[in-house]
Amino acid sequence: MTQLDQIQNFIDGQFVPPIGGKYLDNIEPATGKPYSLVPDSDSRDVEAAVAAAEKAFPAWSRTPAAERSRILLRIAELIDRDLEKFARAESVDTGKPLSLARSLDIPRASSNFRFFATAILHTENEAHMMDGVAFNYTLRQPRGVVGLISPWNLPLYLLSWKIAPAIAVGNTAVAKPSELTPMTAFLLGEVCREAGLPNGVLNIVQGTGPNVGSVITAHPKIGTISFTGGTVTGRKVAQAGAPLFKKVSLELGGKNPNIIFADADLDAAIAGSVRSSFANQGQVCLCGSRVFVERPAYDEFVRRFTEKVSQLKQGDPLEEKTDQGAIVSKMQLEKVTFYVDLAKQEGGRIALGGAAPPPPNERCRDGYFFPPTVITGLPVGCRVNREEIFGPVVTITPFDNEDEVIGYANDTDYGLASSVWTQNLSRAHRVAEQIHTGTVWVNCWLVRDLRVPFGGMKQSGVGREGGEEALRFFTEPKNVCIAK
Ligand code: TXE
Repeated sequence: MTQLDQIQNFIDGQFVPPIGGKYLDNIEPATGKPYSLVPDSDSRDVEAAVAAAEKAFPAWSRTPAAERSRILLRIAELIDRDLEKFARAESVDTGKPLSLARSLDIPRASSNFRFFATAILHTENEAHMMDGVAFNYTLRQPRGVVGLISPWNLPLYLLSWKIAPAIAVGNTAVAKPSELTPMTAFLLGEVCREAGLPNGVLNIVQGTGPNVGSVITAHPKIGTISFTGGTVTGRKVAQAGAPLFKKVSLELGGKNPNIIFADADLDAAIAGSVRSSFANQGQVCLCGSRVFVERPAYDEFVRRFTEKVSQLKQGDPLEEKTDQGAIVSKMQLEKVTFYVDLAKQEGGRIALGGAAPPPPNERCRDGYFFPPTVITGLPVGCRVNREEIFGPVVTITPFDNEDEVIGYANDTDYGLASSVWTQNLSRAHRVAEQIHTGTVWVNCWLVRDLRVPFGGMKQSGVGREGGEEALRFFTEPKNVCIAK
C-alpha cells in the first residue's frame, strides 16, 4: 500500500468502500501521523455484512469438516508466507517492535487457524444410554451469524483467536477490528480470498465502536458475540446482548499480580518479570502490572529488576534492535501519563522512567513514547494499584507471608491472570488454588497451550475461550432422545 491509501471493508468476499463514503485517519503511533485511511462504516455496512453472512451460512455450515479444515490450513499457510508483510503492518499500526510482531503476534495468528483447522477433525460426540428406555446423543451445531469484536493491542492474534474457531465449526462471521489497528484484518481478507474461503463466510467491517461495534452487538440476527476489550466497553456489550438473550463471551481487562517468593530462582523471576511487565509496552491484558516480592528478596529484586529494565532499548518500532516501541495512541499515552502523575500523588517513588523520553529519531519526533516505568512505595489499595493502566508501568510492593500476598493478589475487581515464582512445589499449588484468576502461571508467563481454557474471573470477563471451550461456545448443543 502507498501512503494514505484507503483500507476497505471485506464483505461477501469483496473489498468494498464504506457505504457512507467516510474514512478516518489511521495514525502510525511511532510518528503520530496518518499513514492510511480506515473506513468509518455505519449500520448500513453492518447490514450488508450480516446479509452476506446469512446467505453464506447454509452452504458453509453443511461443508464437510475436512473441507473447512483444508481452507483454514491454507489461510494459516498464507499468513506464514506473508509473515513479513503482516508483521510490518502490525508494527506500523500498533507501535510495537517489528521483531515482536514477527516472532509472536503473527505466528500465533497462523497457529490459531492451524489449531482449530485440525481440532474439528478430532471432535467426539457424547451419547448417554438410559437402561431399557432410550438413548440420547448430543448434536453440536453451528450457531449462525456470529459477531467478533477485537481490540488494538494484539490485533491479528486476538481477531484470529475468534475467527478461527467460529468459522471452523461452520458459523459465518461479522468481524470488527479496532479502528486504531485495522491493517492486519484488511490483509487477512486478502489471504482468505486467496485461500478459497467462500464469499460471506468472513466479513470484516471497519470502523468505530459506537458506529459499528454497538450495531453488531445489538443486531437481532447476530445471536452470538465474542468480545475482547476494556471492561467498560464489555459492560456495554453485555447490556446490549441481554435483552436479546445473546450468547456472549467477554475477555476484558486485568490488573494481574506477579508474585515473587524469596525462594524463587531470582534470575528467572527477574527475566520473566521484565517480560511480563513490559512486553508490548505493557499493553497486554495478561501483563503483570502489580509485582509483589517477599521481603528478604525485595531490595535485591528491585535493584536488579530496575537495572535490567533500564537496559531495554526504546526506539523506532521498525528498527530491529528496538525492545520497546510506541504507545498505541495519543489517548492511551495521556492515560499512562495521568496514572504516573497519580502515583506520585498517592505517595509512590519513581524508581525508573516516569517521564516521556526524547524521540528516538527524526521520523519518530511526534510519536507516542513513554519509557518503562517502575514505581515503589505505593499502598496496595491505591488507585494506581487497582485500576488498569495498560501501559509500561509496574508497581513493586513487599510482602511478609503467603496469606498476606494472596490477600493482595485478590484485592482487585479483576481476575484475569497471575504469575507465581517459587521453587517450593507445595507452595505453588497452594497459592495457585487460592488466587482468583483464570490463569495462574508458575515460574513462567504467557506460555500458551491452545487447548486450555482461557478467560477471566470477576470483572475480567465472562466465559472461556481456547480449545474445547471455543468449539463449545461457537456451537449450540442439541439433545436428541431416541426411545428404545
Ligand atoms: O478499548 P475498547 P479501548 C482496556 C485498556 C484501555 C481501555 C480502553 O485499559 O485503556 O480498555 O481501550 C470496540 N460496542 N483494554 O477504548 O473500547 C472498539 O471499537 C461494541 C484492554 O481501545 O474496549 C474495539 O474494536 N464495541 C483490552 C473494541 O471494542 C465497541 C484491550 C475494544 O475497544 C463499543 C484493549 C461498543 N459500545 C483495551 N465501543 C484487553 N483486555 O485486551 C468500542 N467498541
